[in-house]
Amino acid sequence: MDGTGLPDPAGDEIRSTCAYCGVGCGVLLRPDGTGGLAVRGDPDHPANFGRLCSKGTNLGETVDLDDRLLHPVLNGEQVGWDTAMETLATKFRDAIAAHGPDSVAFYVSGQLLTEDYYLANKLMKGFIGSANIDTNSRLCMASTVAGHKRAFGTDTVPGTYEDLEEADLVVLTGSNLAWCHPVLYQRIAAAKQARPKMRIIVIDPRRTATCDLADMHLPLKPGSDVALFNGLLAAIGETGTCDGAFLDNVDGYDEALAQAQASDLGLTGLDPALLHEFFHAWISTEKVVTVFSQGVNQSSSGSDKVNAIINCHLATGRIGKPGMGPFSVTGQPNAMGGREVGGLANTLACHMDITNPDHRQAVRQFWDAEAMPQDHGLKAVEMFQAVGRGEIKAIWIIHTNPAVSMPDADAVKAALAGCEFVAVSDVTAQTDTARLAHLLLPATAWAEKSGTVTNSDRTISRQRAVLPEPGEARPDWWALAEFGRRMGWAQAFDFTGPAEIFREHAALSGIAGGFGLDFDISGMQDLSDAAYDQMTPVRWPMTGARQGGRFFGDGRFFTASGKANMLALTPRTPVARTEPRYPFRLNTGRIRDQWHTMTRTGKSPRLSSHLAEPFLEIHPEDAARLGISAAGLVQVTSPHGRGILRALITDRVRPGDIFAPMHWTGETAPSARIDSLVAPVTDPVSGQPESKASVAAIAPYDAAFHAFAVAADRFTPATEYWARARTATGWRAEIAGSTLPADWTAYALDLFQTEPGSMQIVSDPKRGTFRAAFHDGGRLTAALFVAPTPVAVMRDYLSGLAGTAAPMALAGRLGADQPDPGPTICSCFGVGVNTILSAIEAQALISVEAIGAALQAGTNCGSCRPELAQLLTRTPTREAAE
Ligand SMILES: Nc1nc2c(c(=O)[nH]1)N[C@H]1C(S)=C(S)[C@@H](COP(=O)(O)OP(=O)(O)OC[C@H]3O[C@@H](n4cnc5c(=O)[nH]c(N)nc54)[C@H](O)[C@@H]3O)O[C@H]1N2
Ligand SMILES: Nc1nc2c(c(=O)[nH]1)N[C@H]1C(S)=C(S)[C@@H](COP(=O)(O)OP(=O)(O)OC[C@H]3O[C@@H](n4cnc5c(=O)[nH]c(N)nc54)[C@H](O)[C@@H]3O)O[C@H]1N2
Ligand code: SF4
Ligand SMILES: [Mo]
Repeated sequence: MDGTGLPDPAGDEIRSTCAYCGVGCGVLLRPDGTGGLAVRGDPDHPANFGRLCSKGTNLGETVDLDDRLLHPVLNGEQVGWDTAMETLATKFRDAIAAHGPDSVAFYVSGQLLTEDYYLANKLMKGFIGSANIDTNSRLCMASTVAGHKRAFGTDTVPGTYEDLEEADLVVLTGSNLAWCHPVLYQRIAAAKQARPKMRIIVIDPRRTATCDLADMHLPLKPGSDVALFNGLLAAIGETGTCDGAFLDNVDGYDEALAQAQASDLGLTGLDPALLHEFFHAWISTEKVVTVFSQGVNQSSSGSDKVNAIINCHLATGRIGKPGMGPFSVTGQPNAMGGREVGGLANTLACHMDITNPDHRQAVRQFWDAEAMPQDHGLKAVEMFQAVGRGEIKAIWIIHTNPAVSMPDADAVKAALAGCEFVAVSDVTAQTDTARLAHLLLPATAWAEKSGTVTNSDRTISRQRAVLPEPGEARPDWWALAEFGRRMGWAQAFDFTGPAEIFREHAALSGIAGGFGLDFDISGMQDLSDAAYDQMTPVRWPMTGARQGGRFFGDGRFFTASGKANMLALTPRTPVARTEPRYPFRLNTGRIRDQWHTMTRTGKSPRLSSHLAEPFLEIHPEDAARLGISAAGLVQVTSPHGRGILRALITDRVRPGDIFAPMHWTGETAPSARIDSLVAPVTDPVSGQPESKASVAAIAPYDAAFHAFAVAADRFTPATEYWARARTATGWRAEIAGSTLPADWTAYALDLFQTEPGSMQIVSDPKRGTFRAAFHDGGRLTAALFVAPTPVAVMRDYLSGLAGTAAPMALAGRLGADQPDPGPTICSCFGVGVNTILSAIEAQALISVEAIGAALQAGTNCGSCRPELAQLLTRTPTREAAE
């Protein structure tokens, strides 16, 4: 430290935790003193032991101050924090005075630090006196929380990451682990390599990158997991392989089994022989872990899916023992911490229950709370519907982008646009949600703020500030505490730093422990500031008597009876029914190198080069039948909205299913904001939206022209279709429209907001092609390539030219002797698909290791190894450059 409170660039690396997923990898950070940051995996962190995926590796490319929100903004005008906070408090106070506490709401995020999250919950549930605080975890973990509580009495993840390595069978259902939890995937891959008898089974309607590791893939019908796991339970019953002794600790076995036997396996659409093989593998392997994620949770039967999985583990007693158990992997870096602090509208702090009078009374006393709600608040979908009806007069949205990520996103946008007062805390004003705010509060970002996060296996780790707070940005905990003070609760929110908040939370967890609950970290309630500074990763529970470990192996659960519950479950199909108007099932999810609404990963040229454009996966038979051609554009319609995306024709999806990524937004590709098509249908138990099973129709999009553009400065097309991405030297965009501009030169000048100056043009009106390049002092500032069909140019080559001296850009391609590397596969070393395919062919490479030795690809973070493996199975054909 050098007196600024920040690390000295020449000093030791600072330990912190990755900003992204729930694996919770430890990182070592070294700021360069000029705003830059070197990042590497922390070899001592128990989540990753030094490994990082492509997103973690490239964190350094996301910390610059471009597009950062650096001052509070009120109605479009920069204001000071004093005005901002006074306005926020006044708006909330006025609404509460006129309409009661339920007329205000907080909508927060599983990416908040535990300390921020704890304060938001304390404010709403203890002082405003409403439970109208919900979080994007409703879209993410709510079904798991509900399933855990029904089965175990608490929201407990029984196992640990080591179980994934110690298992003899890992079943991954509704989880694309290779792309979404890449370091866990790598840990499993390494374990399998060391112990080849270990087996992996993937259950997913799509053949994902995760299937690369799988011994078996079950492409089930979307939404049919309950039928599948009921079938497994029936098979367990039939083979007499349940664990009689363990079942003494379980209620509901007979009813669950009877219902399972009555359920129809045909709903899965799977081949009986494959089903038999799966059941046999599961039943005959003692050490089995069933990992699940959003293919399970984001469903109108999500909670039942979770319980159907848990049923099988309870019946066989395979839970809480090394290498065994149901395992929910959490998505966001602090999804788990949010559940601990009671961030959901139907939970109370420290896994206590808002509807339990004893719990409520204990929390009220501990907080010295003014008013506590007796019942659940509005869950996310209900909350935004209430905003739309004008019932919520003031809402504060912190660290999430609901105008993009909520189902029926156009309705959410309209609701916010019509709301009396919307405050948004974010690190940038360039989001679809921030654009709808009356008040913008600038938050410090990852690497500028301090606190704790809890990962998927209950390990609490520190995030640490290593970069200065830019402009007037302040940590979220500070804004929340300041709001509390201005609302008149000075003493309850008199916090001076995260360590103090952490101690209070830990002390409150001791009360939960006193009620016999699982979440008890009271062993850390007296942590000094210095000890908090130095804190190393620790797995909860953490009491004087108990530290870490697994739950439930001893057969003791947190229900009133002490026994676990098996549930009798009836499979339900997705709520939206396909019909002649909407014959396709629309599935949505993630890609390897983007994080959610891209506000951070979208800043990284490397991460943006993997998949630079939104796409729709369509089965070849469907594409052929509807006349949709490879790389053409598709129009997608649903009862809720309309979109245009690039066709990706592949048999990875089942006929009748289509899949689109969730990442693109009004900022990056407005017609691909996929949640505008997703129905606001929810699970009746958890309130979690069915984000993976809407219905839709598809048709070729009839474009009058297609274009590809690169420029050194950011540009925003004004056409029906566009998708923009960062490049190493500027920006690139795909463009299309249904009407031809009157004059292409005028169009180009307008698009790039430039002067004719030094402009080169090649135009062939007969063929409908047009090319323009703009130079400034020999440096290419922008180029546009137009054609009547999808433009054939070397995109990755051109993307590197903007901003450089590139006299020959108009050719759109390299000379015949210079091969086009093609889209990037390895984002660490920038190795393109064509380079890899050529090397496979020319050097007869037969393994991922051999590709690594020849090209370095896949030898750093390893995130691309599943794709490299897929390339090895492909006949070498170049990605078409023309
Ligand atoms: N690269 C990247 N990683 C991330 C994130 C990111 O944005 N980008 N986000 C993080 C977050 S918050 C989360 S929640 C996790 C999500 O991690 P995952 O849940 O692994 O990711 P998804 O792609 O949303 O969905 C997983 C799979 O569910 C499948 N699926 C759809 N319907 C069904 C069904 O009915 N049954 C079954 N069995 N499968 C189905 C989909 O085809 C998809 O492949 O990822 C985290 N990690
Ligand atoms: N169709 C479909 N929709 C989905 C999903 C799906 O699979 N399919 N998945 C759902 C799931 S699982 C999730 S988790 C959600 C995620 O959806 P969101 O939470 O809406 O997505 P993010 O892009 O992570 O939004 C985080 C916001 O916080 C801002 N931010 C970054 N750092 C900070 C900070 O330190 N402080 C503050 N105050 N703000 C910050 C970012 O700029 C960004 O605007 O999407 C859900 N929506
Ligand atoms: S797996 Fe990747 S994104 Fe997730 S925490 Fe680790 S480095 Fe970060
Ligand atoms: Mo999530």
